[in-house]
Amino acid sequence: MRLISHKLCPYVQRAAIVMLEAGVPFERVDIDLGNKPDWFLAISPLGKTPVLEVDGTALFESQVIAEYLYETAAPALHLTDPLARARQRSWIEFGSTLLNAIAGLYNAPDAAAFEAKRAEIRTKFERIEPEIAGPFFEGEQFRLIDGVWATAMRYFDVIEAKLPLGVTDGLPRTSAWRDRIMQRPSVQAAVSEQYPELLMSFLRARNSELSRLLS
Ligand SMILES: N[C@@H](CCC(=O)N[C@@H](CS)C(=O)NCC(=O)O)C(=O)O
Repeated sequence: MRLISHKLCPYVQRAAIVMLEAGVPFERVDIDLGNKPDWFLAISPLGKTPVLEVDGTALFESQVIAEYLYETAAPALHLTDPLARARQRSWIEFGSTLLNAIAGLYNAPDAAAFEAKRAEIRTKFERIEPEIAGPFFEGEQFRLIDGVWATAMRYFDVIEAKLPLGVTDGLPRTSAWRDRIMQRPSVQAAVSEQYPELLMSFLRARNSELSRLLS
């Protein structure tokens, strides 16, 4: 299998985490989303990463890819109870809105817009706090929901090393969950060792309030 990727893309990381958890071998091909190759546009109707190629068939949308992998390779990550499974998907969607808010944070043009996004992100962590069973979201077992939120936490691990934002401060369940999921080997292996530097360069080049705060 070939995972068409971008070095910083959190949605790619979802697919990578599921494959790493399942021990499925795959080749990762990183592309430049600012200059999409023609071969990529030919297999990706939305022009977005990730795309997973399986025996010549291109799958797109990270949730679809995850579901295919659940069914074929990673049954341990898959919840069998339909209600529990739907609840996990609901909180994965909420995680996607967190990723959108993070993009809003790093693109915020001025201090007021930046603070509004920081507060919105903080509210999302406050909202999920009582839902976390611990040590993982659903309890003892690592699931995709944990991987999804780890891809969002990863931004704050890099940013907060330079600029404390307090997004999870004083939230004991979220803080413990954050520490736990960031230590997961699949989460760590879903990005390259250069990720922190690459992310920092990306953030500094946005010409945004965060770019100025990190420079
Ligand atoms: N809903 C999609 C989102 C994927 C996505 O937004 N990918 C971004 C990179 S992280 C992308 O390819 N952006 C390029 C573009 O929109 O032109 C999924 O879950 O796979």
